[in-house]
Amino acid sequence: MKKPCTQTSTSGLRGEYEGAAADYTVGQDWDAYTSEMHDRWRRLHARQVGLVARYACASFREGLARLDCADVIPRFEDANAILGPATGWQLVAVPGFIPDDVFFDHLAHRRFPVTRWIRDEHELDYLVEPDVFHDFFGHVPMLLDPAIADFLELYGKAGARAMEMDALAMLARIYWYTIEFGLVREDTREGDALKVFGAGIISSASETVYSIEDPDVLRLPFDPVRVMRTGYMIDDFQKTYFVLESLPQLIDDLVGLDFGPVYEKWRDAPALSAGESLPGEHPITLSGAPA
Ligand code: HBI
Ligand code: FE
Repeated sequence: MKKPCTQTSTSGLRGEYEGAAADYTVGQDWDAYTSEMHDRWRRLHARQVGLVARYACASFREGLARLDCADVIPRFEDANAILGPATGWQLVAVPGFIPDDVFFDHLAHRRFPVTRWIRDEHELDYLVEPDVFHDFFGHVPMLLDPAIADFLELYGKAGARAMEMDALAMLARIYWYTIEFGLVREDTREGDALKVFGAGIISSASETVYSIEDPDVLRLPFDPVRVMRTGYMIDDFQKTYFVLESLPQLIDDLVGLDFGPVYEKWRDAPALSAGESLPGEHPITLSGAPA
């Protein structure tokens, strides 16, 4: 999965934007999905669900089970009936990638934009923009986790200031290295293990295995300022992943952080390159024990 980090126009983007509301929402138009599309969803789901059992964190596994979406492309309204009472989130259908300010505003109001179209048959392994499989399968299970639910609202609320301060790239790295490509430490029967919670990883079969198993990848303890300074890969597997001690660490580390001075200090410095480690850093060497 790759995507541009600061989108300002929808021209050239995949998806049907005609008829979208001012906030870029559309109807899901569930009846327009063909049986081929539902079958494609079913195969994508079946392939990932085996990997989820072994590699995904407990919140993801439990969230996915509650959504019960193995057979057909899920109806967003059915998911909303589960999400609302659980964490107050609601899904809104969008045509695809939407402008940053609109995206932030939805998150700030606990609305998660989900792309309505599904990838083509020749894109089962790889696609450039988020589709309904990435957005729903990857992100929605985590919206049932209270820490992630609160964190995403906080992130949405931080957007306006980051844009005003010309520091969107720094804030976007937080999203990228957590919500999209985050790892988390988890207690298992076999002891401490590394697990996946990021949607960009868990919606990709090969990156799921790579992020946990590859011996040459850099896995660093999550530190918000370090993350905001670190560039990322948009068209290849990540070279660095950041590891949370637990999902609530996201809130604990970010709720009291004043982003303004951090932006001012680092905004004009060149980003650390993906895969670069700094003197004195201690990479995490935990393995991904079987669930
Ligand atoms: N739009 N549909 C969609 N999905 C995203 O993940 C998304 C977006 N617009 C902007 C955006 N992400 C990011 O660039 C912001 O988090 C900065
Ligand atoms: Fe995503």
